[in-house]
Amino acid sequence: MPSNEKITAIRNAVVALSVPDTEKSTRDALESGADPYEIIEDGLAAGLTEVGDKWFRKELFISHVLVAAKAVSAGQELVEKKLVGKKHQYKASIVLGTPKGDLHDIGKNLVALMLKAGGFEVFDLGVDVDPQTFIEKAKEVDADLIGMSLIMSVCLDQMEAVCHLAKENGLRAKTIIGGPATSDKVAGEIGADAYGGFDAVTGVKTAKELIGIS
Ligand code: B12
Repeated sequence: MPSNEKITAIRNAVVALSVPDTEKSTRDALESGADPYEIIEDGLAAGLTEVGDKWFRKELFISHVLVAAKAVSAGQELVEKKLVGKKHQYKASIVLGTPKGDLHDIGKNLVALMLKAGGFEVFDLGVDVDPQTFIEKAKEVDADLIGMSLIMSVCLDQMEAVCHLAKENGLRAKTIIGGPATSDKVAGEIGADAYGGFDAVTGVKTAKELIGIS
């Protein structure tokens, strides 16, 4: 099967809400040498977006979206084993999480994976993270960056609180934001140091540029 068909098979497995088929097709694609980035963006994430659109059109229930999310996580774990299997000499560190109120973690997990593959030590605080927790962790590990992933636009104030607290506390960590509720404009409005762009790969590139590493 050509590489693009293998990626399509991953996407179809997520849309079919099959965890085993998602794992199998992801494994197949990895073994055939497909680009991990394409597996993530054009396979797993694209499948989930399609499921989300069906949910939005009321063709599926929320329980279906949860199964699709589980399938994506299973595929992501396989990619992670392949990409981050080797020991890393870390180039920089980042404290990552979703701000308080936002429970969506798939985008964050994908960014975490690509950051690890790019040489970052990632301190993943998970979802629904209180602003003060971001700050305490960044202080504790003397992080280079604080990264936040946001889908729920109603939680933008929580993201803004982190950006302000980071400055108030004189942290050396710079703030980088990403996820569908964010943009360059939002970054300017809430005082974040950078917007990471539409996808995880651009996010890693921006993160490196922000702290001057390659
Ligand atoms: C999966 C999903 C769920 C799952 C989440 C499972 C999980 N473990 O995450 C479940 C079913 C639990 C869920 C619940 C809810 N959801 Co929901 N969900 C989605 C769905 C279908 C996909 C989101 C997703 O994971 N996308 C895929 C990821 C990979 O994309 P991404 O987040 O954009 O991430 C990429 C980039 O943005 C970037 N990136 C992301 N973060 C960062 C961070 C940094 C630093 C950088 C550099 C880059 C970066 O890299 C990533 C990889 O490329 C969307 C609909 C859709 N079609 O998008 C709705 C959607 C996000 N959900 C929505 C809503 C309303 C809800 C609920 C309120 C529903 C309800 N009535 O209960 C709850 C909210 C719970 C909460 N408080 O958070 C709305 C949000 C509206 C809004 N903008 O505020 C959406 C848009 C659906 C809709 N059309 O209305 N949801």
